[in-house]
Amino acid sequence: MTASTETWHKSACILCENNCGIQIQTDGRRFAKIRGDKDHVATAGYTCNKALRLDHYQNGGTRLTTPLRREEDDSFTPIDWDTAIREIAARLETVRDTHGGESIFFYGGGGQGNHLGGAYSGALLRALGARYRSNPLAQEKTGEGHVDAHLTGGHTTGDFTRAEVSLFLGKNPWQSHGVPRARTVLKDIAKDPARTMIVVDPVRTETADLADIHLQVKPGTDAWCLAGLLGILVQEDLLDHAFLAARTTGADTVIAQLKAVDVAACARTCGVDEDLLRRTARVIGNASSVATYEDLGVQQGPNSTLVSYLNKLTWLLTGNFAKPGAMQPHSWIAPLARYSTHPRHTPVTGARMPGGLVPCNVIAEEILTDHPDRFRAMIIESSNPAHSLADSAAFAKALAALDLVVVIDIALTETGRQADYVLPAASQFEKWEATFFTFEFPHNTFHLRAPVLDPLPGTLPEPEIYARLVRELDAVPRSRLTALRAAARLGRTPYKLAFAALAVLDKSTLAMAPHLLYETLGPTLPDRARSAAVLWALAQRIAKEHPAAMRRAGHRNADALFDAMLEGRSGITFTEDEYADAWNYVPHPGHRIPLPIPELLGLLADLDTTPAVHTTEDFPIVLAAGQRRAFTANTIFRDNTWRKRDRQGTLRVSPHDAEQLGLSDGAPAQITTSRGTAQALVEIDDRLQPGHAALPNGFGLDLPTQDGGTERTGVALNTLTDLTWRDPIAATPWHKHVPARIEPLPA
Ligand SMILES: Nc1nc2c(c(=O)[nH]1)N[C@H]1C(S)=C(S)[C@@H](COP(=O)(O)OP(=O)(O)OC[C@H]3O[C@@H](n4cnc5c(=O)[nH]c(N)nc54)[C@H](O)[C@@H]3O)O[C@H]1N2
Ligand SMILES: Nc1nc2c(c(=O)[nH]1)N[C@H]1C(S)=C(S)[C@@H](COP(=O)(O)OP(=O)(O)OC[C@H]3O[C@@H](n4cnc5c(=O)[nH]c(N)nc54)[C@H](O)[C@@H]3O)O[C@H]1N2
Ligand code: SF4
Ligand SMILES: [Mo]
Repeated sequence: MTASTETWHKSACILCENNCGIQIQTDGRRFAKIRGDKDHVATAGYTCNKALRLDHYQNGGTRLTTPLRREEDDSFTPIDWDTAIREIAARLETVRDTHGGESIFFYGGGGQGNHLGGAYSGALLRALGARYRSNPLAQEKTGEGHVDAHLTGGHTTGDFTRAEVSLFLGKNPWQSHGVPRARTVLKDIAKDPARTMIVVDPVRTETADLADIHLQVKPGTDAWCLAGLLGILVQEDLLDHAFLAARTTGADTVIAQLKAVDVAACARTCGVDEDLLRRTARVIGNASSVATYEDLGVQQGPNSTLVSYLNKLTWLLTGNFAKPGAMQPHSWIAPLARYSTHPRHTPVTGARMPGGLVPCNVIAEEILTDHPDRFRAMIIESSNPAHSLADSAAFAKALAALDLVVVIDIALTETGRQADYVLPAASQFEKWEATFFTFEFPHNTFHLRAPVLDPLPGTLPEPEIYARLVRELDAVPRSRLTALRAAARLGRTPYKLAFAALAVLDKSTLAMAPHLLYETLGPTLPDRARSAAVLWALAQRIAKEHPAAMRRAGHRNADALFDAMLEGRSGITFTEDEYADAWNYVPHPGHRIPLPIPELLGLLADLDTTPAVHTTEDFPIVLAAGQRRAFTANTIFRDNTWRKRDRQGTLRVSPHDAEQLGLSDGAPAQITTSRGTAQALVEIDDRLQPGHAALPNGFGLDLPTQDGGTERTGVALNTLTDLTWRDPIAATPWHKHVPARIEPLPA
């Protein structure tokens, strides 16, 4: 064994939002061994099966090592970085000068493991006058964020380590995590007779196997299931009246409407036995603490924003906010999106933009039009929308209609292949990285990761790519940079004063702050941690907004916090709140939670006449297009061999449907939807109910073959999905509810 293989490098897994702390032993550029990091501040050594396969991310697949430019004949030419930056900046300027900066649209800015680069993208957009952006949140979480803005005023998470009752709604944490150390936490709940786990899922998932109560709803009927539960809570008076009186406003309006809910009818519509629904409501109403987690099963299905509202009413009407084991607000290193009760609208279709994000399902419509305000150029970073947005054919057409598409990725992806320029990024283990998935309360944690390897030759970290573009655009007067550099040499305090003075002098300072920090503070940071410069400003904000919580977490001031971030290889606690502090996060008058959201109460009132079934004679099956499984991880691995099982990505169908449709286990089947057809191998799975089928997410990538072509394994789900299947409020897609026809194919 060589010396290098004996060193364990601390880092984190980049495959889901939990970012478990890991340690990596390298052998040259390979990851020889990976294990959990016991010192990690949030995950304490825990990992799931997938982290151990991360060498397939770092070294598998198709890393890019040079910028590429598309030529007239659609081929790509490798070009050097200076040429790429010069040409891209010039073409962005042309788009701006011809159609206005607002026609330049940014998508992405980070995935499951990398948000540091995206933190610098704002300065580039500011330099261009761009105003519109989006990312995958706008195809899952924006409906929930919209509801949060009205109610608690911000994001909440459940305390599943302590909750007496844990409710998972369209969420399968055994496979998808989301709850830190999920499998340990789920097993602890299952073992403890004093605690109850409730799962609402049409599928008997691995999580449902551990649950005390499984409400096996018919797909897409959660709104009725929750309306029924709320109806029972109100009608059997299982509410926390003291909490409602002291902490909320408008409870009477909500209660009056829920009094009228026809519980028996709701139970029938969602296919859950009324007695079981009543027992469940009593368990929730009588518990000392309840925590809930809603995810894609409801957020990517019919009535999703309404369901988010009903979910939140369930724990609010029972007083489950701001106490141990319940729902909590939390601090942020940087908020993932800023929600307001009155979101902006998109320029062409006028769609609402919760969180300031263009809904993914309207992007193609914002481009494929002759409207003068249509988007003309797109910058895409750390995302593969040609594969992950609904209706890939429509998105491809939209990309082709743009004047300029720039993709920043580590690999040549389905999206990159349709770009005018592709810029190769250093991998997440080759640069300083972090995520802003900081969702915990009362101890909230953050992990800045140091590079494990040098960047692959030819690649650059995103902050450097954005800085080069801003420099080329000549967007910042040199005198500013000179002044700040001089201050940085004198120390952090003079630097802070200089920065503040500049901000008073020139309002654009704050908008360009990430770039200014990268250029002036960045070079002074130890271990070439230049990309961490933006964290200095974020630390200042924490110190201003959460001074007591920051000091309780052991940081004397903003600079001490910043130094702790730079030094804490296993992550740090950055705020330590007290339960009473939770109310300070509620931004409404008197820190009270206003319960009625008139628009959503309207949708609730309309449920009687809202269709609960979306299948037709032609498309009689509900296809869940995107099930998380043991060997799926979005499209982060571009190398099918990372999977130990399920390498084809089977189509799971119920025994009943298999029999009816003449499908046999392991045999091929054809799937047809309103948008396309695909083929997959059948897996008969008694976890599914009749009429429901599931395909895994993350398959169907076009991976290179030895002979220079490409090969696709498994179904590219979004060849099957339709842009019009979307929520009326947040326009989030119905990926989990795709009406489909399934037919056997000759083996
Ligand atoms: N292994 C693995 N883990 C991942 C990922 C991955 O690719 N692979 N991706 C990560 C990402 S980006 C995300 S957003 C999360 C998503 O995590 P989850 O939301 O947990 O993942 P899904 O499997 O898409 O959907 C959850 C459940 O919704 C159920 N469901 C389907 N239709 C309905 C319905 O009508 N009602 C209800 N109540 N439930 C329904 C499905 O049966 C499924 O069990 O996972 C993260 N973790
Ligand atoms: N039908 C259907 N569609 C879905 C879903 C579904 O369940 N069904 N799930 C949806 C959900 S919840 C999500 S979150 C999205 C996810 O879909 P995407 O936003 O497309 O995200 P990923 O598949 O994670 O792709 C991440 C990209 O980042 C690249 N990458 C990795 N590391 C780096 C890096 O350091 N720098 C740069 N620049 N690039 C890097 C990878 O090569 C990859 O191309 O898919 C959505 N689409
Ligand atoms: S739960 Fe698994 S996939 Fe998610 S970060 Fe941890 S090891 Fe990675
Ligand atoms: Mo996601």
